[in-house]
Amino acid sequence: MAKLIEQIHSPKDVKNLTLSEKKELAKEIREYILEVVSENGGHLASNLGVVELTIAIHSIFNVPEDKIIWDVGHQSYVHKIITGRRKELKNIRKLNGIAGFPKTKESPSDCFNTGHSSTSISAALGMARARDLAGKDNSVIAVIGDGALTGGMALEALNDAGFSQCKMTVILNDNEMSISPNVGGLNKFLGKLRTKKLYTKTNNLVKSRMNKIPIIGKPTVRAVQKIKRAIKQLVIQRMFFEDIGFTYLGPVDGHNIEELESLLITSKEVRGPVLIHVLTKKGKGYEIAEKNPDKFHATGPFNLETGESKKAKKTDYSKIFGEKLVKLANENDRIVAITASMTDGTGLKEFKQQFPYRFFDIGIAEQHAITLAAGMAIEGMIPVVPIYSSFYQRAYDQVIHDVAMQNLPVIMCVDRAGCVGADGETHQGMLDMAFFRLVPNLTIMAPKDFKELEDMLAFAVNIKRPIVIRYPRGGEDSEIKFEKHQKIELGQAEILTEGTDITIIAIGKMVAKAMKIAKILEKKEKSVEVINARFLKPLDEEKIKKSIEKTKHVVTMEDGTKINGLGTAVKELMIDNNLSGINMQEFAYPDEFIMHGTVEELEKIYQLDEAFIVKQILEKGSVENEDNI
Ligand SMILES: Cc1ncc(C[n+]2csc(CCOP(=O)(O)OP(=O)(O)O)c2C)c(N)n1
Repeated sequence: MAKLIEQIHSPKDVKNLTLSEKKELAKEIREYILEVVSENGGHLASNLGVVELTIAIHSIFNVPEDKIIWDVGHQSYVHKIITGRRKELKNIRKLNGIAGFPKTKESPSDCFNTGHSSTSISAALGMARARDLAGKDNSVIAVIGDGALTGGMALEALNDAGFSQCKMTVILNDNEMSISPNVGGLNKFLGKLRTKKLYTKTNNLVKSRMNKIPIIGKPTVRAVQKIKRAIKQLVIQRMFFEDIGFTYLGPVDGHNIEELESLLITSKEVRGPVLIHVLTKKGKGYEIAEKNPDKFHATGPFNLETGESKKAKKTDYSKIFGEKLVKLANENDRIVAITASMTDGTGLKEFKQQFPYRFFDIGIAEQHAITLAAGMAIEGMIPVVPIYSSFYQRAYDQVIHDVAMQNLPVIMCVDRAGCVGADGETHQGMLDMAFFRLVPNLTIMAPKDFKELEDMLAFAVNIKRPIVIRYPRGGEDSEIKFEKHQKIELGQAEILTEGTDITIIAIGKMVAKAMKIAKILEKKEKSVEVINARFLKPLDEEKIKKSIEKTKHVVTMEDGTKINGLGTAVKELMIDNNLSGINMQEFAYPDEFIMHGTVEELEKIYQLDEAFIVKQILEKGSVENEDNI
């Protein structure tokens, strides 16, 4: 018999199903997501948790007229399947395949791009206000997790939306988990609501809000009956959401399609903003993920039977960072660690276990993380704050205003810096060097390998000033083993090979690539000086200037945007020092948002692979070029 899922080409096909068919569809969707993600990797547990919820949403609302905004967007696989992208899901997160997050350019059903947490309520309120100004009457729905609700933006938006009395729906998908178990006072508050039974009494507040709505058109008798049934099930009490202006509906079992549909219908009839509290289980339907939802939040390819990873996990920079931090913290009890809901991802698991009182998981709140660190630093602690590069964007003002301006010794570790691969444009860590370089008082470093990360961390702990250390996703280069590691000294680069024809200045993971390129060039009779910049700021002007004056051919290599990074710093140095007649070549990512694909594929596309760079250097070195500086 043909599978139901194969007959779903648009939400209309879901609307036409009976309840038992929808239940069967939920089962098939789960099987399909498991098949795809176990093969490709991707976000698993969150998607398994929203299967019934997504079916119910598409049964009641009509995209693209109605707007559904998926917070973070990592849970949008079911939505993608229902909105005509079932086959494309096979290539999700792959080069030229569909993205792992909602994309407006991918489908009219994706009304807003997401990837970073806690944006959905603001975007939904914006759309609702625009709708009202345009005199339209479509629905706007934000679907947000209890983890994402801990982000400041979500709370700012709730504050505005509640007061505005603008008609919109917030669906709170509460699975008690962020990536790890959720934290904070709000989580505690939700915990109290979770245990409440649905009220059987009709709530007067909701009734009055509904009574005042002019009935547009003639709802069917069945719909009215459903609404009445739903009203009787509402839980309303004096509490946060109600007090700030939302009508609270729930809590409802997020795996019961019938109850979900009933509440969604009710929400359409309520005036003003509605919050529907939906209880789901992360990893639902796949026991291994239900038991380990954090491990299966995002996963590489794995064996479906056992849940074991198909590829052995190699040591990565996050792990090295975490291990070294534990060592340093054993020697210095002023070291504290702060994470914005990324304990495992940033390598802090061991630190948390060993130093529970010096470890702070503060929710998905990067801005708060940095100002909290500033507060601790001013009182004598040494806060270390690992955050992924793209999420540091959130905390930029806090870095400037609270840390750098007061010159406080906060160690800002920028994990997943540079190209991250399959997560795509929202997660690429391309901009951190550019935006941090602008900030006075910051010292910015990037290690060439694991050992240098350890040395930089030890250096940072002692230097008593704001420090940024950026390092990439994954491990060190397996083809290059650096034997020597000079002591880290402020603003000092490291000359790795001496040469007379070409100076290659690289930073971070690009140093290993520079060494490989130098080896190839040496075989072609070129004498190459490789400089490991180590510090983007302060730049080692003396060593760099001396080398450029000698070789008259300088090449820069960095894992980030070409705007305002290492290449820019070297160009500025040349202009400031009136160096002329120099061949200059910059290898960096272009000034655009970088798509998804593997790191290797993207490096090739953006001309950062060794073969291309060697070719370019040889071509430039062989002729007197017009664009010499
Ligand atoms: C600004 C920002 N910080 C961190 C992350 C990393 N991140 C992705 S999903 C997630 C947890 C989200 O939890 P929740 O909203 O409850 O959704 P669930 O996965 O539980 O369904 C985190 C921390 C992010 N996407 N954006």
